[in-house]
Amino acid sequence: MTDYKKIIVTGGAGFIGSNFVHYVYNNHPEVEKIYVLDKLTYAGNRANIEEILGERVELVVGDIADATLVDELASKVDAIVHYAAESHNDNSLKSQDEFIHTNFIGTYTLIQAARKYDLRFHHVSTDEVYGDLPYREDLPGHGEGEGEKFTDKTPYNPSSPYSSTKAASDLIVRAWVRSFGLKATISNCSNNYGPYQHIEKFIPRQITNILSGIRPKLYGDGKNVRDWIHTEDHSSGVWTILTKGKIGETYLIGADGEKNNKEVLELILAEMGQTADAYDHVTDRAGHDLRYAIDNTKLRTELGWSPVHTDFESGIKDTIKWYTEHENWWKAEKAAVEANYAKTQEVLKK
Ligand code: NAD
Ligand code: TDX
Repeated sequence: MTDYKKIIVTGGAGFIGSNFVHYVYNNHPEVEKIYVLDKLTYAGNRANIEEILGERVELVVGDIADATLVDELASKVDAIVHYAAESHNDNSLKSQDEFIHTNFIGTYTLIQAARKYDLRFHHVSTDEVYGDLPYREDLPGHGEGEGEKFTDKTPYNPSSPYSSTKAASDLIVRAWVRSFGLKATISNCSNNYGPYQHIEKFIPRQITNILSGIRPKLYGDGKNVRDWIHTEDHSSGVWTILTKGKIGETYLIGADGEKNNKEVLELILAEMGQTADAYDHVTDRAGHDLRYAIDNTKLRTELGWSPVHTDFESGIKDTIKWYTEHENWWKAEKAAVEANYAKTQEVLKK
């Protein structure tokens, strides 16, 4: 049960936001109205929520930095769950304007409205605000599951324009709690995977490459470690924090899913009937973070959350199946996404 009968979900037509909208729609009938506020950028897709649009779920196409629109919507609800962002590190290395606009100014616009109407505000952020952790060359898999992990006390140390604008947005949310009593919580989650993820991102890019007869592309040596979580577990984590979290607190969401990129790619190749070497090594991302790892103790012990989709291999199998069966969802964009990556590689090689 929840006190929040009417909510805004920003970015609710993107990958993770749309999963959350479905999650609330399916599991929490007490939420009477969900306004999805989404600009439908290249990453937003009406199709992600099409089947549930209607009386209970309304798509409002607009910008979170549009103060008039945000004010009008905020006056009708009890809570805002804020997912909207420019979310791709590689894009942020090419052009920064949209990252400052959406991630920083957009968040500022939302918290001003939440403050005005005394709304509950949940800010969805990333573990990348903490920068990266070293990996251990001496351990198989380079130390996944070993050593230091991020907690809510880890100092901020973001590496990219993407992660630094997310960090900036976290900091203003924290300051608004302290200075103005904003009823906010923050979550910092690790790398998500699952259906509806844009094909610019690592896992869907490689799956759709193979389905398109293109060789997968691994950055650098592939030793970089990411801590994978299924997007449905992220949604249940955000719901738990929204409804049980303590105002002013930050909770880290992760499912103990550390894997290096090479391992993940080899798993995809094996599941799709390819040989283990059927991919290209390409020039590394500038400033590429080495390892992310989440200590999820606080969320587990204080709020009683636990992930359900902890079998990565089976999650990857389902994800491959979804992209195989939903070619019409991604096919039209594939050539343009790959052409864009080819251009990036040319620049990196110079
Ligand atoms: P995404 O890029 O798939 O979706 C972003 C959505 O935001 C899109 O629907 C887009 O149209 C919308 N949007 C962008 N700018 C907007 C604006 N100015 N106004 C309104 N809507 C706008 O992103 P995602 O991967 O689903 O990530 C969602 C959130 O989760 C982000 O805040 C991201 O930082 C965070 N996060 C993502 C991951 C991950 O692994 N993808 C991990 C941790 C946290
Ligand atoms: O083609 C590729 N080859 C490759 O080796 C791509 C696209 C990526 N990579 C590597 C880079 C990363 O080490 O795979 C890893 C994952 O890359 P992305 O999918 O781009 O994710 P990442 O940069 O780790 O950031 C993601 O997780 C944290 C999301 O995009 C962010 O929004 C989130 O905050």
